Amino acid sequence: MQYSQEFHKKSISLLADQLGENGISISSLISKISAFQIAVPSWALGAGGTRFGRFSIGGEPRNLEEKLDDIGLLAKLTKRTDAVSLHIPWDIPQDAAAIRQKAADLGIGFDAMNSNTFQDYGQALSYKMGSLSNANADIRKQAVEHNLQVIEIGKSLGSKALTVWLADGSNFPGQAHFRKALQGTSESLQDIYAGMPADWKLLLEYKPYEPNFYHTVIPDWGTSAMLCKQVGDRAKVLVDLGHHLPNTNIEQIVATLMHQNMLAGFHFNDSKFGDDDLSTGSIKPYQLFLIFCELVGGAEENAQTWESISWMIDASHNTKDPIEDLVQALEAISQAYAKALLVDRAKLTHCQVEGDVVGAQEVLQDAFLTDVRALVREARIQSGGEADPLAFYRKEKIREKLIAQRGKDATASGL
Ligand code: LRH
Ligand code: MN
Repeated sequence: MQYSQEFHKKSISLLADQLGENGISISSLISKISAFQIAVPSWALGAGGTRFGRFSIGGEPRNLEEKLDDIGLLAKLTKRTDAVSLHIPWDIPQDAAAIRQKAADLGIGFDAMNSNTFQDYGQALSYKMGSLSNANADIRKQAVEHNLQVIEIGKSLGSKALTVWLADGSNFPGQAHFRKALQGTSESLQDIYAGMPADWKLLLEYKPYEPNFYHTVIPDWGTSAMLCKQVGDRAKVLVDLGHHLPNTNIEQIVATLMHQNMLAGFHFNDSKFGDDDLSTGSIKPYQLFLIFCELVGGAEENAQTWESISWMIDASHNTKDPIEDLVQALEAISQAYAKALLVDRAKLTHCQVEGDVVGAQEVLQDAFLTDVRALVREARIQSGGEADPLAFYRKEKIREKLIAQRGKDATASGL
Protein backbone atom coordinates (compact mmCIF):
# COMPACT_ATOMS: atom_id res chain seq x y z
CA MET A 1 0.00 0.00 0.00
CA GLN A 2 1.58 3.26 -1.13
CA TYR A 3 2.40 5.54 1.78
CA SER A 4 1.40 9.27 1.73
CA GLN A 5 2.27 11.82 4.40
CA GLU A 6 -1.30 13.15 4.46
CA PHE A 7 -2.73 9.63 4.87
CA HIS A 8 -0.18 8.89 7.57
CA LYS A 9 -1.09 12.01 9.60
CA LYS A 10 -4.81 11.13 9.37
CA SER A 11 -4.19 7.50 10.47
CA ILE A 12 -2.02 8.57 13.41
CA SER A 13 -4.57 11.11 14.70
CA LEU A 14 -7.40 8.56 14.24
CA LEU A 15 -5.40 5.91 16.17
CA ALA A 16 -4.49 8.47 18.87
CA ASP A 17 -8.22 9.26 19.39
CA GLN A 18 -9.15 5.55 19.40
CA LEU A 19 -6.38 4.65 21.88
CA GLY A 20 -7.03 7.81 23.90
CA GLU A 21 -10.55 6.55 24.59
CA ASN A 22 -8.95 3.48 26.28
CA GLY A 23 -6.53 5.71 28.22
CA ILE A 24 -3.52 4.65 26.10
CA SER A 25 -1.08 7.49 25.23
CA ILE A 26 0.34 7.10 21.75
CA SER A 27 3.64 8.78 22.77
CA SER A 28 4.37 6.05 25.39
CA LEU A 29 3.75 3.41 22.72
CA ILE A 30 6.02 5.20 20.26
CA SER A 31 8.87 5.39 22.77
CA LYS A 32 8.54 1.68 23.59
CA ILE A 33 8.47 0.69 19.89
CA SER A 34 11.46 2.94 19.14
CA ALA A 35 13.46 1.43 22.02
CA PHE A 36 12.78 -2.12 20.81
CA GLN A 37 15.85 -3.16 18.82
CA ILE A 38 16.31 -6.58 17.18
CA ALA A 39 19.70 -8.06 16.27
CA VAL A 40 20.29 -9.30 12.73
CA PRO A 41 22.29 -12.49 12.00
CA SER A 42 25.38 -12.11 9.84
CA TRP A 43 24.38 -15.22 7.87
CA ALA A 44 21.04 -13.76 6.71
CA LEU A 45 22.48 -11.22 4.26
CA GLY A 46 23.12 -13.71 1.46
CA ALA A 47 20.96 -16.32 -0.21
CA GLY A 48 21.02 -19.31 2.16
CA GLY A 49 19.70 -21.97 -0.18
CA THR A 50 18.71 -25.50 0.73
CA ARG A 51 20.28 -28.92 0.08
CA PHE A 52 18.50 -28.81 -3.24
CA GLY A 53 20.28 -25.70 -4.39
CA ARG A 54 21.08 -22.04 -3.88
CA PHE A 55 20.02 -19.18 -6.19
CA SER A 56 22.24 -16.15 -5.69
CA ILE A 57 20.69 -12.69 -5.42
CA GLY A 58 23.78 -10.81 -6.61
CA GLY A 59 25.55 -8.06 -4.66
CA GLU A 60 25.76 -10.33 -1.61
CA PRO A 61 28.38 -9.46 1.04
CA ARG A 62 31.76 -11.07 0.30
CA ASN A 63 33.26 -10.49 3.75
CA LEU A 64 32.50 -9.36 7.31
CA GLU A 65 33.00 -5.68 6.45
CA GLU A 66 30.30 -5.84 3.73
CA LYS A 67 27.95 -7.73 6.07
CA LEU A 68 28.34 -4.84 8.54
CA ASP A 69 27.63 -2.37 5.72
CA ASP A 70 24.35 -4.16 4.93
CA ILE A 71 23.29 -4.20 8.59
CA GLY A 72 24.28 -0.54 8.89
CA LEU A 73 21.96 0.14 5.93
CA LEU A 74 19.14 -1.80 7.64
CA ALA A 75 19.71 0.20 10.83
CA LYS A 76 19.61 3.49 8.91
CA LEU A 77 16.44 2.62 6.97
CA THR A 78 14.43 0.97 9.76
CA LYS A 79 15.90 2.19 13.07
CA ARG A 80 14.82 -1.20 14.41
CA THR A 81 18.18 -2.93 14.59
CA ASP A 82 21.34 -1.87 16.41
CA ALA A 83 23.34 -5.09 16.56
CA VAL A 84 24.68 -8.04 14.57
CA SER A 85 24.95 -11.65 15.75
CA LEU A 86 28.10 -13.28 14.36
CA HIS A 87 28.76 -16.94 13.64
CA ILE A 88 32.23 -18.42 14.13
CA PRO A 89 34.17 -19.52 12.05
CA TRP A 90 32.05 -17.93 9.28
CA ASP A 91 32.79 -14.40 10.64
CA ILE A 92 36.29 -14.50 12.17
CA PRO A 93 37.49 -10.84 12.17
CA GLN A 94 41.00 -10.37 10.71
CA ASP A 95 41.36 -7.15 12.77
CA ALA A 96 38.88 -7.12 15.69
CA ALA A 97 39.58 -3.49 16.68
CA ALA A 98 38.99 -2.29 13.11
CA ILE A 99 35.79 -4.34 12.83
CA ARG A 100 34.59 -3.00 16.19
CA GLN A 101 35.29 0.59 15.06
CA LYS A 102 33.58 0.06 11.69
CA ALA A 103 30.49 -1.33 13.42
CA ALA A 104 30.45 1.58 15.88
CA ASP A 105 30.66 4.05 12.95
CA LEU A 106 27.59 2.28 11.48
CA GLY A 107 25.74 2.53 14.83
CA ILE A 108 25.69 -1.23 15.43
CA GLY A 109 27.09 -3.40 18.22
CA PHE A 110 27.67 -7.14 18.64
CA ASP A 111 24.88 -9.27 20.10
CA ALA A 112 25.29 -12.96 20.98
CA MET A 113 28.18 -14.83 19.36
CA ASN A 114 27.24 -18.19 17.78
CA SER A 115 29.63 -21.14 18.04
CA ASN A 116 29.65 -23.85 15.38
CA THR A 117 30.33 -27.47 16.21
CA PHE A 118 27.89 -28.76 13.55
CA GLN A 119 30.31 -28.56 10.60
CA ASP A 120 33.89 -29.61 9.91
CA TYR A 121 35.96 -26.61 8.86
CA GLY A 122 39.46 -28.03 9.10
CA GLN A 123 39.57 -28.65 12.86
CA ALA A 124 41.59 -31.72 13.94
CA LEU A 125 38.71 -34.00 14.98
CA SER A 126 35.40 -34.36 13.08
CA TYR A 127 32.01 -33.43 14.54
CA LYS A 128 30.26 -36.03 12.36
CA MET A 129 29.21 -38.01 15.41
CA GLY A 130 28.59 -35.00 17.60
CA SER A 131 30.49 -32.39 19.52
CA LEU A 132 29.80 -31.50 23.18
CA SER A 133 27.97 -34.86 23.54
CA ASN A 134 30.43 -36.96 21.52
CA ALA A 135 31.34 -40.35 23.02
CA ASN A 136 34.98 -39.39 22.39
CA ALA A 137 36.29 -37.14 25.21
CA ASP A 138 38.91 -35.54 22.91
CA ILE A 139 36.18 -34.36 20.54
CA ARG A 140 34.14 -32.96 23.46
CA LYS A 141 37.29 -31.16 24.66
CA GLN A 142 37.92 -29.74 21.14
CA ALA A 143 34.32 -28.48 20.99
CA VAL A 144 34.66 -26.83 24.42
CA GLU A 145 37.86 -25.12 23.29
CA HIS A 146 36.12 -23.85 20.15
CA ASN A 147 33.42 -22.24 22.32
CA LEU A 148 36.09 -20.64 24.54
CA GLN A 149 37.75 -19.22 21.39
CA VAL A 150 34.39 -17.82 20.29
CA ILE A 151 34.07 -16.12 23.69
CA GLU A 152 37.55 -14.55 23.25
CA ILE A 153 36.55 -13.18 19.81
CA GLY A 154 33.30 -11.89 21.33
CA LYS A 155 35.16 -10.14 24.15
CA SER A 156 37.35 -8.34 21.56
CA LEU A 157 34.18 -7.07 19.83
CA GLY A 158 32.19 -6.13 22.95
CA SER A 159 29.65 -8.98 22.80
CA LYS A 160 28.18 -10.19 26.12
CA ALA A 161 26.62 -13.51 25.19
CA LEU A 162 27.29 -16.91 23.65
CA THR A 163 24.66 -18.92 21.79
CA VAL A 164 25.16 -22.67 21.69
CA TRP A 165 23.08 -24.76 19.28
CA LEU A 166 24.02 -28.43 18.98
CA ALA A 167 23.20 -30.53 15.94
CA ASP A 168 24.31 -33.47 18.13
CA GLY A 169 22.04 -36.53 17.99
CA SER A 170 21.57 -39.73 15.99
CA ASN A 171 19.82 -41.05 12.90
CA PHE A 172 19.17 -44.62 14.02
CA PRO A 173 18.12 -46.47 17.21
CA GLY A 174 21.17 -47.81 19.02
CA GLN A 175 23.52 -45.28 17.42
CA ALA A 176 23.73 -43.10 20.56
CA HIS A 177 23.67 -43.64 24.32
CA PHE A 178 21.05 -41.06 25.32
CA ARG A 179 22.10 -40.60 28.99
CA LYS A 180 25.87 -40.53 28.31
CA ALA A 181 25.28 -37.99 25.51
CA LEU A 182 23.33 -35.78 27.97
CA GLN A 183 25.99 -36.18 30.68
CA GLY A 184 28.77 -35.32 28.24
CA THR A 185 26.83 -32.26 27.07
CA SER A 186 26.19 -31.10 30.65
CA GLU A 187 29.86 -31.43 31.64
CA SER A 188 31.01 -29.70 28.43
CA LEU A 189 28.57 -26.81 28.96
CA GLN A 190 29.82 -26.45 32.54
CA ASP A 191 33.41 -26.11 31.19
CA ILE A 192 32.26 -23.49 28.67
CA TYR A 193 30.29 -21.61 31.36
CA ALA A 194 33.37 -21.64 33.63
CA GLY A 195 35.29 -19.92 30.80
CA MET A 196 32.63 -17.25 30.30
CA PRO A 197 33.16 -13.75 31.84
CA ALA A 198 30.90 -13.04 34.85
CA ASP A 199 28.85 -10.48 32.90
CA TRP A 200 28.13 -12.83 29.97
CA LYS A 201 25.07 -15.01 29.44
CA LEU A 202 24.78 -18.41 27.77
CA LEU A 203 21.82 -18.93 25.39
CA LEU A 204 21.13 -22.64 24.93
CA GLU A 205 19.11 -23.29 21.77
CA TYR A 206 16.98 -26.44 21.36
CA LYS A 207 15.74 -28.10 18.15
CA PRO A 208 13.63 -31.29 17.79
CA TYR A 209 15.33 -32.64 14.63
CA GLU A 210 17.63 -31.86 11.62
CA PRO A 211 20.32 -32.55 10.78
CA ASN A 212 19.75 -35.67 12.91
CA PHE A 213 16.45 -37.44 12.31
CA TYR A 214 16.11 -40.08 15.09
CA HIS A 215 17.14 -38.11 18.20
CA THR A 216 18.62 -34.73 19.05
CA VAL A 217 20.48 -34.31 22.37
CA ILE A 218 18.71 -30.98 23.14
CA PRO A 219 15.31 -31.41 21.38
CA ASP A 220 13.04 -29.22 23.47
CA TRP A 221 12.76 -26.39 26.00
CA GLY A 222 12.59 -28.79 28.94
CA THR A 223 15.93 -30.45 28.17
CA SER A 224 17.53 -27.08 27.50
CA ALA A 225 16.18 -25.68 30.82
CA MET A 226 17.37 -28.79 32.72
CA LEU A 227 20.90 -28.41 31.30
CA CYS A 228 20.90 -24.65 31.98
CA LYS A 229 20.04 -25.27 35.64
CA GLN A 230 22.94 -27.74 35.87
CA VAL A 231 25.29 -25.13 34.33
CA GLY A 232 24.49 -21.84 36.11
CA ASP A 233 21.99 -19.01 36.51
CA ARG A 234 23.35 -17.01 33.56
CA ALA A 235 22.48 -19.90 31.27
CA LYS A 236 18.95 -19.70 29.87
CA VAL A 237 16.81 -21.15 27.07
CA LEU A 238 16.86 -19.70 23.52
CA VAL A 239 13.58 -20.09 21.63
CA ASP A 240 13.99 -20.37 17.85
CA LEU A 241 10.41 -20.16 16.53
CA GLY A 242 11.17 -22.74 13.85
CA HIS A 243 12.41 -25.36 16.31
CA HIS A 244 9.06 -26.86 17.31
CA LEU A 245 7.03 -29.81 16.14
CA PRO A 246 3.89 -28.83 14.21
CA ASN A 247 1.16 -27.07 16.25
CA THR A 248 3.32 -26.68 19.34
CA ASN A 249 1.94 -23.91 21.62
CA ILE A 250 5.06 -21.72 21.60
CA GLU A 251 3.40 -18.86 23.51
CA GLN A 252 2.81 -21.31 26.39
CA ILE A 253 6.52 -22.31 26.30
CA VAL A 254 7.44 -18.61 26.49
CA ALA A 255 5.12 -18.15 29.51
CA THR A 256 6.53 -21.27 31.22
CA LEU A 257 10.14 -20.10 30.72
CA MET A 258 9.33 -16.56 31.96
CA HIS A 259 7.59 -18.12 34.96
CA GLN A 260 11.01 -19.59 35.90
CA ASN A 261 13.03 -16.54 34.76
CA MET A 262 14.65 -18.95 32.26
CA LEU A 263 13.94 -17.24 28.92
CA ALA A 264 17.22 -16.20 27.23
CA GLY A 265 15.71 -14.83 24.07
CA PHE A 266 14.54 -15.49 20.55
CA HIS A 267 15.53 -16.45 17.05
CA PHE A 268 12.63 -14.94 15.15
CA ASN A 269 11.46 -16.52 11.88
CA ASP A 270 8.35 -18.31 10.61
CA SER A 271 7.54 -21.72 9.23
CA LYS A 272 4.75 -23.82 7.71
CA PHE A 273 6.19 -27.29 8.28
CA GLY A 274 9.74 -27.65 9.72
CA ASP A 275 12.66 -25.31 10.45
CA ASP A 276 11.82 -23.40 7.28
CA ASP A 277 13.49 -20.13 8.42
CA LEU A 278 10.92 -18.03 6.53
CA SER A 279 10.24 -14.33 7.11
CA THR A 280 8.97 -13.60 10.60
CA GLY A 281 5.20 -13.02 10.65
CA SER A 282 4.78 -14.18 7.04
CA ILE A 283 2.97 -17.46 7.88
CA LYS A 284 1.61 -17.28 11.47
CA PRO A 285 1.27 -13.56 12.47
CA TYR A 286 -1.37 -14.36 15.15
CA GLN A 287 1.06 -16.78 16.88
CA LEU A 288 3.75 -14.07 16.87
CA PHE A 289 1.21 -11.67 18.44
CA LEU A 290 0.27 -14.22 21.14
CA ILE A 291 3.97 -14.74 21.91
CA PHE A 292 4.38 -10.98 22.41
CA CYS A 293 1.26 -10.94 24.59
CA GLU A 294 3.01 -13.42 26.93
CA LEU A 295 6.23 -11.35 26.80
CA VAL A 296 4.48 -8.03 27.59
CA GLY A 297 2.34 -9.67 30.31
CA GLY A 298 5.29 -11.58 31.79
CA ALA A 299 7.36 -8.38 32.03
CA GLU A 300 4.50 -6.22 33.38
CA GLU A 301 3.72 -8.88 36.03
CA ASN A 302 7.46 -9.17 36.90
CA ALA A 303 7.85 -12.82 35.93
CA GLN A 304 11.06 -11.81 34.05
CA THR A 305 12.50 -8.42 33.09
CA TRP A 306 12.19 -7.21 29.47
CA GLU A 307 15.85 -6.12 29.55
CA SER A 308 17.05 -9.66 30.34
CA ILE A 309 15.68 -11.03 27.05
CA SER A 310 17.67 -11.10 23.77
CA TRP A 311 15.95 -10.41 20.45
CA MET A 312 17.43 -11.78 17.21
CA ILE A 313 16.23 -12.80 13.78
CA ASP A 314 17.42 -16.16 12.43
CA ALA A 315 16.20 -16.64 8.90
CA SER A 316 17.54 -17.81 5.57
CA HIS A 317 16.49 -16.54 2.20
CA ASN A 318 16.04 -18.46 -1.03
CA THR A 319 13.59 -16.44 -3.12
CA LYS A 320 13.62 -12.93 -1.56
CA ASP A 321 16.20 -10.16 -1.55
CA PRO A 322 17.76 -10.64 1.93
CA ILE A 323 17.64 -6.94 2.82
CA GLU A 324 13.98 -6.62 1.76
CA ASP A 325 13.18 -9.77 3.76
CA LEU A 326 14.86 -8.37 6.87
CA VAL A 327 13.00 -5.06 6.47
CA GLN A 328 9.72 -7.02 6.38
CA ALA A 329 10.74 -9.16 9.38
CA LEU A 330 11.72 -6.14 11.49
CA GLU A 331 8.39 -4.53 10.58
CA ALA A 332 6.39 -7.67 11.45
CA ILE A 333 8.12 -8.02 14.84
CA SER A 334 7.56 -4.34 15.66
CA GLN A 335 3.88 -4.63 14.67
CA ALA A 336 3.37 -7.77 16.82
CA TYR A 337 4.92 -5.95 19.79
CA ALA A 338 2.81 -2.82 19.17
CA LYS A 339 -0.40 -4.87 18.99
CA ALA A 340 0.50 -6.73 22.21
CA LEU A 341 0.95 -3.35 23.95
CA LEU A 342 -2.67 -2.53 23.02
CA VAL A 343 -4.11 -5.49 24.94
CA ASP A 344 -6.38 -4.26 27.75
CA ARG A 345 -4.72 -6.47 30.39
CA ALA A 346 -7.08 -5.44 33.22
CA LYS A 347 -10.11 -6.41 31.09
CA LEU A 348 -8.39 -9.67 30.05
CA THR A 349 -7.65 -10.56 33.69
CA HIS A 350 -11.28 -9.83 34.57
CA CYS A 351 -12.50 -12.16 31.81
CA GLN A 352 -10.07 -14.88 32.95
CA VAL A 353 -11.25 -14.59 36.57
CA GLU A 354 -14.93 -14.53 35.53
CA GLY A 355 -14.46 -17.40 33.06
CA ASP A 356 -15.69 -15.12 30.27
CA VAL A 357 -14.03 -17.07 27.45
CA VAL A 358 -15.72 -15.09 24.69
CA GLY A 359 -14.81 -11.79 26.35
CA ALA A 360 -11.17 -12.84 26.66
CA GLN A 361 -10.94 -13.62 22.94
CA GLU A 362 -12.59 -10.27 22.13
CA VAL A 363 -9.94 -8.44 24.18
CA LEU A 364 -7.08 -10.16 22.34
CA GLN A 365 -8.54 -9.84 18.87
CA ASP A 366 -9.49 -6.22 19.43
CA ALA A 367 -5.77 -5.53 19.83
CA PHE A 368 -4.64 -7.91 17.08
CA LEU A 369 -7.08 -6.45 14.54
CA THR A 370 -6.02 -2.86 15.30
CA ASP A 371 -4.04 -1.46 12.35
CA VAL A 372 -0.74 -0.36 13.93
CA ARG A 373 1.17 0.26 10.71
CA ALA A 374 0.92 4.05 11.13
CA LEU A 375 2.10 3.75 14.74
CA VAL A 376 5.19 1.69 13.81
CA ARG A 377 5.83 4.04 10.88
CA GLU A 378 5.55 7.12 13.15
CA ALA A 379 8.02 5.57 15.62
CA ARG A 380 10.44 4.95 12.73
CA ILE A 381 10.02 8.50 11.37
CA GLN A 382 10.55 9.98 14.85
CA SER A 383 13.72 7.82 15.17
CA GLY A 384 15.05 9.28 11.92
CA GLY A 385 14.30 6.21 9.80
CA GLU A 386 12.63 6.02 6.38
CA ALA A 387 8.82 6.31 6.38
CA ASP A 388 8.72 3.43 3.87
CA PRO A 389 12.08 1.60 3.88
CA LEU A 390 11.10 -0.93 1.22
CA ALA A 391 9.93 1.76 -1.24
CA PHE A 392 13.10 3.77 -0.53
CA TYR A 393 15.34 0.69 -1.05
CA ARG A 394 13.71 0.03 -4.42
CA LYS A 395 13.47 3.67 -5.53
CA GLU A 396 17.20 4.12 -4.81
CA LYS A 397 17.95 0.85 -6.69
CA ILE A 398 20.22 -0.24 -3.80
CA ARG A 399 20.40 -3.91 -4.87
CA GLU A 400 21.46 -2.87 -8.36
CA LYS A 401 24.16 -0.65 -6.83
CA LEU A 402 25.36 -3.55 -4.64
CA ILE A 403 25.54 -5.83 -7.69
CA ALA A 404 27.52 -3.19 -9.57
CA GLN A 405 29.88 -2.87 -6.59
CA ARG A 406 30.17 -6.53 -5.51
CA GLY A 407 29.31 -8.59 -8.55
CA LYS A 408 26.54 -11.07 -9.26
CA ASP A 409 27.64 -14.19 -7.49
CA ALA A 410 30.10 -13.94 -4.60
CA THR A 411 28.75 -14.74 -1.13
CA ALA A 412 30.51 -14.98 2.20
CA SER A 413 27.75 -16.50 4.35
CA GLY A 414 28.65 -19.89 5.81
CA LEU A 415 25.27 -21.59 5.34
C1 LRH B 1 19.95 -24.10 13.66
C2 LRH B 1 20.00 -22.58 13.77
C3 LRH B 1 21.03 -22.06 14.73
C4 LRH B 1 22.10 -21.46 13.87
C5 LRH B 1 21.80 -21.94 12.54
C6 LRH B 1 22.28 -21.02 11.47
O1 LRH B 1 18.88 -24.50 12.87
O2 LRH B 1 18.73 -22.11 14.03
O3 LRH B 1 20.52 -20.99 15.47
O4 LRH B 1 23.35 -21.72 14.32
O5 LRH B 1 20.41 -22.10 12.50
MN1 MN C 1 18.39 -20.44 15.36
